[in-house]
Amino acid sequence: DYRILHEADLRDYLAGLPDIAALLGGEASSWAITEVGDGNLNLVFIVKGASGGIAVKQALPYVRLVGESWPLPLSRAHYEYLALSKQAQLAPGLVPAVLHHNEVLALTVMELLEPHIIMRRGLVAATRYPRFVEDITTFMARTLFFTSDLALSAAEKKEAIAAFAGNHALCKITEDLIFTDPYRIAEQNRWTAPHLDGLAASLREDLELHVAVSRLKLKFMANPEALIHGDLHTGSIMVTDSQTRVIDPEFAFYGPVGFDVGAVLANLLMAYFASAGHERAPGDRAAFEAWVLETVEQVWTEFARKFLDLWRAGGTGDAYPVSLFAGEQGAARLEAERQSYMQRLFADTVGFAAAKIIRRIFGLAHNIDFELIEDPRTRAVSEARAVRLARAMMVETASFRIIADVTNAARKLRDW
Ligand code: SR1
Ligand code: MG
Repeated sequence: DYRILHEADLRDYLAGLPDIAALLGGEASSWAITEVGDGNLNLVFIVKGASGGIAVKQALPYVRLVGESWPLPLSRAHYEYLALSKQAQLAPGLVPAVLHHNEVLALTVMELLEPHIIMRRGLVAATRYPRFVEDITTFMARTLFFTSDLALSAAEKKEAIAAFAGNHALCKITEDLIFTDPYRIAEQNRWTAPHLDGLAASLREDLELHVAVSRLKLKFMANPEALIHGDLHTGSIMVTDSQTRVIDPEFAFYGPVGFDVGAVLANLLMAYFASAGHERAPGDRAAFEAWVLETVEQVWTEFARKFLDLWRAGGTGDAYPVSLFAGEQGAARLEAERQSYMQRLFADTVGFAAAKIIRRIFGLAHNIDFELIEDPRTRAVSEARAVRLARAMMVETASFRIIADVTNAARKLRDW
């Protein structure tokens, strides 16, 4: 039966798993077990033994951030396990290895990522990650392309959609917290400084913004393009100088590709605007901020390049039958169509990125990029710059034709 595992139960449970016990080594009584979860939903334990360590994640039957008043299905742990397994197959080495999964306990044992840290923490400390672009774009291009209609047969795709369709409670969190609540009075909304009261009120009255965010919401709800991670912010990415691992795909379902790409760009852009509010040596600040914007550009260009290359090399899905594009003319027309697909995907990405920014400033769940800025006024200024960019990205999406349009607009707002 499901029960919330506390340290003693977890020790007994792990001791009963021969492979895990052997990996940890020594007597079970000597294992060091620490609960380290700082996310919004789950328990996370680090367990260390004489010869190795593991991470154990257990879903709680409610939202940890809010408490038992907000129940949440345990099945999310199983969807996370399914997503991790698929991602491991499509993007080997870029997700943590799963060592054990118990669907009833909603528990997954994974390899311990050490010395990796949560990327968001690194960004707050102005750390630059040279591997990031290469790894995150490989992860996104491969997981998104190979689960799309560009790569799968119609039957495979429909089976795959059905396998994740039950994860709708997690989708509902996104539908409410990202696409609805920040734009209306909602009990759970919060912002961290009274300086933002006026801006919060203006979002609630901004009908053009309401139309734009509702279009994005519909796109999120009604476009099962590919198996998306569903919560691909920098708190779901663990890094070292030389490695990147994407964690926590419990929000995974078949949704729009641009939602994942937009999440990565949004979180980089927030790191950029937050930078002005953190203590940094002036040279470090400039170098970090330049790196962040360069990374925003490279994430899009490298993702688009890899996605297109996969399509050119292996577009064997049912969506664009090869037989309809025979000969030189057919190939040229298909290539033009690929370019227009990417242009549409870019517009989706820009819009979703904007929604992801606004939710972190006016919705329930915030991020430490901004929250660790101590002075409320400084924090509000950084957040207001980010919101100003986000509003333009959401309402005037068509004016952002290439990724440099986004970074140039961010640069202009840096000292606004
Ligand atoms: C109630 S859950 C709030 C947020 O935490 C997760 O990380 C997702 O981003 C979700 O929207
Ligand atoms: Mg998470």
